[in-house]
Amino acid sequence: MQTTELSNKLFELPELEYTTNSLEPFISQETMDVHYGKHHRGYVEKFNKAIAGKTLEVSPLGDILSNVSRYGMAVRNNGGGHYNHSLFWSIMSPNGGGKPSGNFANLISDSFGSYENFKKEFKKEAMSRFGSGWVWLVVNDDELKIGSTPNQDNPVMDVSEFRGVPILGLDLWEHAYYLQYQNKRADYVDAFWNVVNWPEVERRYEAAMAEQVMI
Ligand code: MN3
Repeated sequence: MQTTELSNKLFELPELEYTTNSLEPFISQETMDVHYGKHHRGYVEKFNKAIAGKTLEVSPLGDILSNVSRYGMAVRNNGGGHYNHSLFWSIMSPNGGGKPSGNFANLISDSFGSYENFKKEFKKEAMSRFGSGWVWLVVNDDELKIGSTPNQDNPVMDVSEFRGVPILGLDLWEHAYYLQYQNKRADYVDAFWNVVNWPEVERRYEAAMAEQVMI
């Protein structure tokens, strides 16, 4: 395979569907500018560097991550960083908040007792993740599950103890909240619910079920 064929297949920083100030007051513009513009951009650049000239460049990101044990830590950390942040931006919206709707709302209640209890369990998982990582809502075997992963790992990765198709994720790295919330991770988790883009979470749930993705 020639490098010229691969050169335009590099991964790119996705465009945000909203401006960096539009999640305020829940997530500050300063946080978004640094997080999206510096951190995520950095993951994309380092990921592209890690896969440059390899056939990995033409593989879908999900395929790379579901076989990530075959590759080095640069692919795991930066490919994971790219996947996780791309998902994160998409499941937030300036018009977010509220509650899940329709069948999905019923599913949340059936799975966790109630929407309030779902939020409680998600927060508990977020608070018990020591250091940097992510907390997730995933589809696994047709069921909704809450869990977390360290660093930039995610439930798609074959190296992860917690597996599934992520439909909602929250970044627990201090870079995601420290500028605004300092050490108060709990306040950041509480604020997050005001910007969750439930229609997108529900779309991801439907897609995961339709594809019958086997993990
Ligand atoms: Mn981050």
